[in-house]
This record gives sequence, C-alpha cells and structure tokens, in this order.
Amino acid sequence: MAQQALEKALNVFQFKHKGIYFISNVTSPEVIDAVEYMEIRDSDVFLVTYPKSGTVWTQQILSLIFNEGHRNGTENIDNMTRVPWIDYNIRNIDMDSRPSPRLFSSHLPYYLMPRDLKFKKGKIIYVCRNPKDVSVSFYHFIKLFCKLDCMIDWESFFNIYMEGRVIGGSWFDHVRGWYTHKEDFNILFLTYEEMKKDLRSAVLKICKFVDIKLDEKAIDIVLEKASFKNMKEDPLANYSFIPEDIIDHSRGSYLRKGTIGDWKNIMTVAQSEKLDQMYKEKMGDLPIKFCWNIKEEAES
Ligand code: PPS
Repeated sequence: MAQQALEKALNVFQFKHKGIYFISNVTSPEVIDAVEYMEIRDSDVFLVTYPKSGTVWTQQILSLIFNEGHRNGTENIDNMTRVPWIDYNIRNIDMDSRPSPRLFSSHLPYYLMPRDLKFKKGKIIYVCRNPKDVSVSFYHFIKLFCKLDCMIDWESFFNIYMEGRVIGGSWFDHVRGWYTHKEDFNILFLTYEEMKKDLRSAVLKICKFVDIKLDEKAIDIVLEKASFKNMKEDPLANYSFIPEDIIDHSRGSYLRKGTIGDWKNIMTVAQSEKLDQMYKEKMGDLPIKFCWNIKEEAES
C-alpha cells in the first residue's frame, strides 16, 4: 500500500525520457534533447555522476581548483553557478556565452551527453559511489522534495530504487554504461570512497587530468574548503540556496552524513543480499572496486 502511494506520487514528481527519469518542473524533454547538440570546447570539463554519488562535493573541488578567487575567498559565487547543471538548468544560464574553461555538471547516462564529447573533445570526470550508500542517501534526499507529497518509507523506496524507477534511472545501468563506454570519451573515473579515504590524492588526480598545477599551499586550501564540515556550513557550497519551492530545507540537509557504510544503519540483511545479488549479475564482470565500509579496502 505504502509502495503504491509512493509510486503514484513519483509518477507526478518525475517523468521518463529516453529511458531515464528526470524531475518534473525543473527540466523537460526539450532541455534534455538540446544537450545532445551543445557545442563543446576542448577546454570544457564535465562532472558526471549518478545522483547522490558526491556531485556537490566534486563541484566544490573543481571550482576551487579552477578559481583562485574561490580559494582566497574574494569571490562570492555558489557551486551551482560555478559548475552549472546541463540537465537541470534551473537558473537559465546561457552555456554558450560562458568564458572558457567551462565547468558543467550532469546526471545523464553516457548516451544522452553532448555528441561532440564522443569525439574526445572536452573532458569528463565520472564519480561513482557504492550503490548501498547511494540508496540510503537518495532515500533521505527524496524526502526533502516539497512536491513529493506522500509518506516515504525505506522499504518502498529501496524496492523502487532497485528497479531503477528513480531520478537518473538504475544505478547499475548508469555506472555500467559509463564504464563500458569509457574508451569513447576523454574520462577520469573516481569513486566517492577513494575521495573520502584520501582526498589529497583524488585532488591531485583531478589537477593532473585537467592540466592545472597548484602549489602545496593551494592544494591545502582546496582540501580544507572541500571538507564535509566546511562545506556543510558554507552557504555557497551546501545547496541551501536551492529554492524553497523545490527543497524544503527544514526537513533536512543536502549534506547529511558524508560517510561510507551508513547503509548498515538502515538496510536489512535481505535487502543487502538482494543488492549483492544484483551487483553480481550486472557488474560482476567489470573490474570496478567499491569500498562498502569505512574501515575496509575497496573490493568488487
Ligand atoms: S546530488 O543531489 O545528486 O547532487 O547529490 P550528491 O552531491 O551527488 O551526493 C550527496 C552526498 O554527498 C555527500 N557529500 C559529501 N561527503 C563527504 N564530504 C563532502 N565534502 C561532501 N559533500 C557532499 C552528501 O552528504 C550526500 O551523502 P549522504 O550520505 O546523504 O550524507
């Protein structure tokens, strides 16, 4: 019954286009279709993720790497303006008139991205996170949406997530799609977990990939300003600027726990096994390694 109510509410809250679910009212099939024809510059950098995989965190990191004015605090620009979404352009930013190097964010699957990227123009940073923590983060996040007017219980959400009937579609299809098509793009793969365990190394990898050299002092500033604690308190980084008619900020924070292994606090053994089984079926042949617990090394 609870699941039926959630499914009904989701049918109003999100729409399906070309195999993927998007949030209604904040984007449209026309916007998504136009992305494919976006003109790409060699210096463009796209941050791509499945939802709840560390997008806002990486937006902050990219913004700090690229903008000295962000590092030294002389500019007052929020993350979403610095690294705007191409699939959710809620501020109607004119992407074509932005100066190079342009930074963009997206939750799109590989096949809906701008066509030119497939000719290795521009760069893509793909960040993925273990699907158990993603599901839990997603569950808490979805409850913040004003327009999703129904009680959301974990079990119903988990079932719908496993079927891929959520924003961004199936985690398995998204990550598998990007991973198996990585040769078509100029791409750097990162995991949320490696960022969490050793942010300095991840930041250095990003700097190398985007060809920017920062001195030790600048790297230290990036690390400090991209820390969970700092971002949670920073109104330019914590997404508290999302309009109240989209997110009800009184229900919770965009930056919630920021850790690895929170799934253990809510997932039943049966749910965890169901996900393990699906992981084995859909991802088992890929050499990607995830870390499922803060104390563990990465494993497939
Ligand atoms: S969204 O809505 O898809 O853009 O969400 P996304 O930004 O991809 O993911 C949100 C989760 O990322 C966590 N987060 C961080 N973790 C560690 N350090 C930093 N600095 C950081 N910033 C954001 C955020 O807390 C969400 O995870 P959960 O597990 O819900 O806390």
